[in-house]
Amino acid sequence: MLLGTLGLGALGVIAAPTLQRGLESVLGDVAGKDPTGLTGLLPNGGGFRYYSVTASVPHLGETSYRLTVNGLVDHPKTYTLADLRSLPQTRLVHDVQCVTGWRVPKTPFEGVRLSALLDAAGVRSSAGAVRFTCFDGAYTESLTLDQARRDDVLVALKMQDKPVTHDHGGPVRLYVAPMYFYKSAKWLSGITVTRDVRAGYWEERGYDVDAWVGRSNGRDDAPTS
Ligand SMILES: Nc1nc2c(c(=O)[nH]1)N[C@H]1C(S)=C(S)[C@@H](COP(=O)(O)O)O[C@H]1N2
Ligand SMILES: [Mo]
Repeated sequence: MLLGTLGLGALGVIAAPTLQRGLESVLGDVAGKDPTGLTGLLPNGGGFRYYSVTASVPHLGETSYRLTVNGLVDHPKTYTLADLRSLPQTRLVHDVQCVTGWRVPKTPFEGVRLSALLDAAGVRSSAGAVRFTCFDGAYTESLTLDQARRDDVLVALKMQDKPVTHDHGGPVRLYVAPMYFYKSAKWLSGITVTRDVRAGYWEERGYDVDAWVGRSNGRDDAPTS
């Protein structure tokens, strides 16, 4: 395949982060923005890859960011960043695992439990799922209501103990600890309670909707690289 012929071995001698980023953007163009993570095969010392299925994403911050909770709920609500910060925060530390094989061990995420926002909204008995939309205007994700109510699913304001950066989906991203990282929608702007699960962006393109790490997407074991 094309990327293979570019020679990962040769790239291995180049370690400077800025050079790395340059290479990744070049490879991204070659691979059509590399949305699933072919550039994730590049060496980068175990860090994160930047993924976006869109070419650009607006920057939203302190005054412009909003998160809407609506759908099959009794009390639809729109949160500002300050609103979200004023709610109880939960910090979790787990390995981040992308389905393409890269992993970042023991990464702290912190934010509001999704279950708390759902409880505040008053989920109706007809509901069975939650759909997530993003202010990149393209990415979507979903969880069953049971999955969404797990203790290890956050609306994250912090990643690695710092506010979530724009590249990582800031100011607010979803964090679904037990699932492959594609479930953790970046640039989260909408939480809609629905009756049924609807496949998200990558799931319409072949990934499993139930994305448990090590138990989905054709894997029997958690990947080791
Ligand atoms: N809005 C949005 N969220 C997204 C994606 C994306 O392209 N757009 N990519 C997903 C995938 S495949 C991964 S591995 C992670 C990457 O997060 P990172 O860019 O912070 O490393 O975000 C997930 N959430
Ligand atoms: Mo991914």
